Amino acid sequence: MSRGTVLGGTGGVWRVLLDDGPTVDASMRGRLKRDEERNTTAKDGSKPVKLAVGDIVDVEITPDADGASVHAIASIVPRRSQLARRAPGRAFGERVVVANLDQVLVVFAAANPDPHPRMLDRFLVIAEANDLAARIVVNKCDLADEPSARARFADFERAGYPVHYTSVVADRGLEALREVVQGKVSALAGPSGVGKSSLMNALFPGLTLRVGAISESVNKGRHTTVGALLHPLPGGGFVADTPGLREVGLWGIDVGDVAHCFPELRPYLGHCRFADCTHLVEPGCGIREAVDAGAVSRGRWESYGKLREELASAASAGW
Ligand SMILES: Nc1nc2c(ncn2[C@@H]2O[C@H](COP(=O)(O)OP(=O)(O)OP(=O)(O)O)[C@@H](O)[C@H]2O)c(=O)[nH]1
Ligand SMILES: [Mg+2]
Ligand SMILES: [Zn+2]
Repeated sequence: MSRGTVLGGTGGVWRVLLDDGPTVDASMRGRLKRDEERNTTAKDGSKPVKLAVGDIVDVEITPDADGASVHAIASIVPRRSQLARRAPGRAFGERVVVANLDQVLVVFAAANPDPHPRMLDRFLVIAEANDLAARIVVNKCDLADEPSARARFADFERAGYPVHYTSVVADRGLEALREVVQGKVSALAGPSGVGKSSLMNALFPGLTLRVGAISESVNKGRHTTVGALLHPLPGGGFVADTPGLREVGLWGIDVGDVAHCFPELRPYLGHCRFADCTHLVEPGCGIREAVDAGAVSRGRWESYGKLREELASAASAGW
């Protein structure tokens, strides 16, 4: 039995990097597969776990009739974290994008494409809703002057997020970013064309992620789902560079939890006049007072309102 990390694949065959050796193709052992397909809670209360990229698994190695090695995934080690898209109303409607993540790196460009702070808010809310640490990377700093780039991301620094200013072209901020990802499991999120793949290639010359093209999807043809791919980093750690993360929807977050996904709002929660305050229009609202006093960014509060409305209308539409 060997322990390993699932790098890619969905459904049938999975790529597993074994701790003590090579990357192998492995399928799920029969019983585990039946558990996965079981759509109910077991007698012992356990839920079926669907294997995901980033899962740590025990792999059984047996020879086949011709003496070649056959690899079967025998068990999944309990996860310490996960990035999931959750479907409300269905107990098992959750789909795990990456398991055992340490952090999400949300990458935007200082210019080309121009950054949209309100889109950045969405990525951060997704990370917060999954209880994952988030960092912001502002790449292509060679294309913008520094004071204006810093001004655009000041609200996020004030909210407590670490912000890295980088340029692949001008070799800026790369060493500090390498230290942040080395030895950890990180997911890259952010719009297309901001330089996510370029950054990883620059940090780790051994990596050869495709740049400037639409990122590869794991499942061409038979499956339509686009899965994540985990890249092992030279010197330890993994990075998931996936087009799928862009589309991780906000659905499934409870409307009442949205404010908690904005770290700078948390100190003001619980002090409003009404216990069920939406923090949008009510009198005696601690959050609105903080916004009016300039203690909390108005743009971030407006984002909170939009995301809250979006989730509320999704919930009332029944999905
Ligand atoms: N000027 C400048 N261009 C950069 C920088 N980093 C990347 N680029 C360019 O930006 C383009 C997009 O880079 P990618 O690394 O493919 O972007 P991505 O975020 O991985 O895009 P997707 O895979 O589509 O999500 C390429 O033409 C890169 O050469 C940078 O720091 N400065
Ligand atoms: Mg890419
Ligand atoms: Zn309020």
